Amino acid sequence: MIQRFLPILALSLSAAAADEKTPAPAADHADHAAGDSGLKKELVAGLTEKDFLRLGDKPKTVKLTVVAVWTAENYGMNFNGFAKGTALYTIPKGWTVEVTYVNPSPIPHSLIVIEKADTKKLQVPEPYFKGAGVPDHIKGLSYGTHQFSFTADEAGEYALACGFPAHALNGHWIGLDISEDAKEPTLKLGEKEPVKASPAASAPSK
Ligand SMILES: [Cu+2]
Repeated sequence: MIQRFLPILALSLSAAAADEKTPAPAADHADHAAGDSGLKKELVAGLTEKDFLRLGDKPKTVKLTVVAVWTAENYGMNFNGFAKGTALYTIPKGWTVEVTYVNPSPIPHSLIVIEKADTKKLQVPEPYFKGAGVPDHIKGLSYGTHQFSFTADEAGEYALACGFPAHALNGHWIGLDISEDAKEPTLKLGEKEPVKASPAASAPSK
């Protein structure tokens, strides 16, 4: 992917160099960046609250879509519009959790699962569960999407937190409870009642 991208980048850089004296291409770029906040809206096009929590294709599998900068809440340091643990996923212990992380903004953010208590640390630790985070979570990712999955094999209070230095400390995290008692996954957004997972987004039947 990166190798395929590099020639294009090199090409556009040389094009930019050639156009150095003409301001027009810069205006063009601004249009592509979409909107005053610089969000790439196409990365979240079609996503709704129902996508935040869906049943997976296999039994005891659940799909989470967790979007950084979903709203302007907490200066953009939110996931799905919530910060400081005000949204809460509850997942039954033993389920497989497939996470799609999306960041439509130019500001780097990341997503990892950590113990809830660790959201108070300046620099968050490594993911608590094996595979439970994006790569380079300290550096963060801007303008992009990344998928990871893990097995929720230990009950407890966790957080889906941004690993970029000081972000979790400033509220860039939401709650993740892994529960012995829960029979099915739920998501509570703010003061709303917890909702059950939406059905799997089904492919059109053949
Ligand atoms: Cu962040």
